[in-house]
Amino acid sequence: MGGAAPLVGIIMGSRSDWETMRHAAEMLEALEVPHETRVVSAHRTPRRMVEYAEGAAGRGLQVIIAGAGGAAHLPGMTASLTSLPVLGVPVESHALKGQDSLLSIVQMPAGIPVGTLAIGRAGAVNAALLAAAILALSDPALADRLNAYRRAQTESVPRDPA
Ligand code: RP5
Repeated sequence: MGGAAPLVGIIMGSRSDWETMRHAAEMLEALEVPHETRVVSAHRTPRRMVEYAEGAAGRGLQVIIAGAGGAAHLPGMTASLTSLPVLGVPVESHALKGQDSLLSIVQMPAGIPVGTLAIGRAGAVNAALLAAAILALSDPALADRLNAYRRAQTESVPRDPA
């Protein structure tokens, strides 16, 4: 987003993940969090993944959101290469509806954490909100924007079901 150096890196294993991961980008955009988006595949572009993860902190990124589907090793491999917090978004796969992605991302052995969100759009939106909450710990203006978002969400919920 315009001008400011990105604080959040949104990476995904394939362009086909964009339909899911764009929701993370849109949420960060709405909260005015500078971010970047890249296709980085753990198995098709492994060297790109290593370069991205190893260079992320040095470029000023503070959180990485990694989305992948199927045998979704991108979030875990990325987390193994950087000490930045990595949030994993399981992309909904055709064959197993994203349960493969979810289990691949969430079942990290002890020692290398990946903060795993829900499958699909909800996970992408929440990954952005969680990234914003992490950054808001040291950014009071962002904390205000995040609180305003939550207030608006609360006020938008009708009491009547129909
Ligand atoms: C994973 O394989 C990607 O994250 C994507 O979710 C899945 C399918 O990729 P494509 O075959 O659509 O490129 O690496």
